[in-house]
Amino acid sequence: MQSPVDERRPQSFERVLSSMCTEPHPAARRAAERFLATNPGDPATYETIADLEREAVGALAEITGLADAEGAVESDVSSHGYVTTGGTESNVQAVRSARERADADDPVVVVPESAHFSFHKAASVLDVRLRTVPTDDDGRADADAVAAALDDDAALVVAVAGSTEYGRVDPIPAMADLAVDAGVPLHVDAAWGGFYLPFSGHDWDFGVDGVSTVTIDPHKVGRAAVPAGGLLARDRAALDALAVETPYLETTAQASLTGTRSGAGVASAVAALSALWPDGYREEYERADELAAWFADELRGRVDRVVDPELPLVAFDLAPGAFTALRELGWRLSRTGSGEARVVLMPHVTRESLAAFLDDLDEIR
Ligand code: 0PR
Repeated sequence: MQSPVDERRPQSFERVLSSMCTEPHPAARRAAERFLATNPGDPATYETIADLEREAVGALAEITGLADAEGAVESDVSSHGYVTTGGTESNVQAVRSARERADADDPVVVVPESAHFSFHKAASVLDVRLRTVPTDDDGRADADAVAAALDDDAALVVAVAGSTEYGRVDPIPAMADLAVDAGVPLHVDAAWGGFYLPFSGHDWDFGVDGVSTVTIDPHKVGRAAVPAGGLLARDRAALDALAVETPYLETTAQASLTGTRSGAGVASAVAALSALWPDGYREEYERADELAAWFADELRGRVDRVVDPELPLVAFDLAPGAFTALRELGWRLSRTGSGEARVVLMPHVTRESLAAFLDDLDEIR
């Protein structure tokens, strides 16, 4: 009997404008299929995928500046992280590691209001308190507010490098200085921005003293298959703090939050990273950056307000009626918490698709 799934097709990416998922690189797709039935959670049984995971972490360490960062242990950076299921797991684990290593009885995590909702999940499952600090008028964490929020209970400061709603990058060097002075680790959430930032001129990575952990997701701009996230730690001890003993496995400890996990994500991350780092990602950044500037300009003649893009993400005012009409025409569009429409310039978003979107916008206005 033919399964009903055989008849079904996934959506096309042609009108998907607000998602952070994208078409995987062809090599990533092939690798995902080949390693579908492997489990990096059991490295002594699935040795090839375990080797590939070390390669993935080694490549992510290069992208995030860990490979040549001061203070990174000279030894093997490929053991300073692992391939998670995505930004949520990475952020939850960064909070968990900080909680395990903090002295505070009532640990507090200082997060800008622009932080992704995964930190609320982290707070809920880990029983830590979030202390939310405001952003400035342009959507970046306010360093003075961070300074004021740091007290003896602070266990972690979070900075966002490419915010979900506006693509903003927090003042990471200033936040790192504050964190170092307070003796608190700084976690940088570059889940989405991490594959653009090496080319954008921002200071965001382990090259900044005081950055302790970084989230960077191959399954977003990195063009790996879902699920492939990344968590990296400057100090191996931050990762060791996550490890539990594994009495039934041939290896002794496991740091990941999930047990069995997808070898498809890991293998596809290695395939995408080896195909695209650095030149392919640089070209993609330049293309998306230019496209964002062009799209923002085109919108300026059509809508009341466009938020100047920093990384390739454009938020703009759109009347609720227009928003609904565009959704009805098949555009997959979502809104910020304040109601602006947001277009994320992912690799599948082209000038042609945006021109068609603008035509539709003109029609319904
Ligand atoms: N950190 C940041 C800065 C993010 O933008 C996201 C996801 C995460 C962490 C969490 O990552 P995972 O979703 O991999 O756990 N931001 C998008 C969002 O929540 C994710 C997304 C992806 C949404 C695809 C829609 C979609 O179709 O808005």
